[in-house]
Amino acid sequence: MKTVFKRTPTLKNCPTHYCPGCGHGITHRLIAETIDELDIRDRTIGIAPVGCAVLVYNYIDVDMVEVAHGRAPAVATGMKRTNPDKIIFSYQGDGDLAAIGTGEIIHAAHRGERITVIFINNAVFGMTGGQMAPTTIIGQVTATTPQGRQADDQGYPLQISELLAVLPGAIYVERCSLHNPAQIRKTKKAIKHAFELQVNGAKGLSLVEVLSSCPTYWRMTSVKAMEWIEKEMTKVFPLGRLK
Ligand SMILES: Cc1ncc(C[n+]2csc(CCOP(=O)(O)OP(=O)(O)O)c2C)c(N)n1
Ligand code: SF4
Ligand SMILES: [Mg+2]
Repeated sequence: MKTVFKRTPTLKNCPTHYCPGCGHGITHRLIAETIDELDIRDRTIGIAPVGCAVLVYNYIDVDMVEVAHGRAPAVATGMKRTNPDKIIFSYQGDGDLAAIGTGEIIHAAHRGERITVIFINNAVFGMTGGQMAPTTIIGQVTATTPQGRQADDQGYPLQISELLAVLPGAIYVERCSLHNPAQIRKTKKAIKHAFELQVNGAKGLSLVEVLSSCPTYWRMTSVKAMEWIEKEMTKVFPLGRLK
């Protein structure tokens, strides 16, 4: 029998703690594959978020540090500046990066820090129970917007990638999605490109936003969650390379 697919070595062989249909696990695999394909496992250091992916270091077999909610770009800055030969990436949710950590990501990008950021946008605060995030779309029901988000009361969804793309220090910004196999392949390509830029010494920050399902707090089946990303989320967060 011919093996056509196997676990990439940097992805640890362990049971998942994620809910069925969650996008975090897929993204972990894409990052692990990238690290193996670029042969950078021994010099990559990751930064884990506070959020459902707080345990990302249980899955990706490289050195990782855990930092306070939202502070990853600031910590990554210090790590990269003191260890320029290392490949530094942060892994951050939308609560982490687009709420409490908005200042950190904007200034890290503005300073042109030579780091790679993987930004998981699932339109909610997953870990804490599905509250509204800055990325929650208009009309979306969450634990804190039981009538659906209303612009009059809760403001508009924050398109953080568009904000970052105008900064000269952000050299690569792309928004991808995990809602079908073709999109997952595009996400892999984008993640690999973002890491490659850093490996090649490119002068600036690279960020890949990933539209990712949270069936648990969207209160949908996994299949419906994929459809919801495609039909609703991509209207607010259009896919493609912003820079
Ligand atoms: C300084 C601080 N403020 C608030 C919290 C509570 N908290 C933990 S996870 C989280 C939000 C997680 O949402 P997100 O970053 O979108 O990750 P997800 O779970 O959706 O992947 C919050 C507010 C915290 N741990 N630390
Ligand atoms: S709550 Fe949402 S983001 Fe968290 S593990 Fe479950 S599906 Fe994933
Ligand atoms: Mg989230």
